[in-house]
Amino acid sequence: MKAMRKHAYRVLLAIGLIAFAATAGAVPAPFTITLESTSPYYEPAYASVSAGSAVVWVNPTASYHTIQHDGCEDGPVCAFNSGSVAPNGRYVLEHLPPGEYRYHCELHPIMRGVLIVTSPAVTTES
Ligand SMILES: [Cu+2]
Repeated sequence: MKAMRKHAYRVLLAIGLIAFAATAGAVPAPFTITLESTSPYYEPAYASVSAGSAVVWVNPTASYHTIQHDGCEDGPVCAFNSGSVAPNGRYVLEHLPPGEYRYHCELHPIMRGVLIVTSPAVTTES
């Protein structure tokens, strides 16, 4: 009975390691933010992704919307600007440098969101 439990533990450990290796090696799936006609408008309004992950905004609403970095209007850098995204349209963003990006909809200024891009995990080798 004791040996069986030990075996089960080893199997679980192996499955865990395989799952971890698969996650570490695979290209991350795009992070999806859904546009909505009501608050919070961008769901989730506050999103955090790691650098290298693609972000996709999908628009299931009946209206046109934009995803525009606040810097395009009042900052020195315009990191992204989707232009009009039609109903059932989408906007994909890749390769954003790490940082905090506040953005809004140019057509509906009440729509606001924050995208955080975090630095890749630091690996130390000795
Ligand atoms: Cu809008």
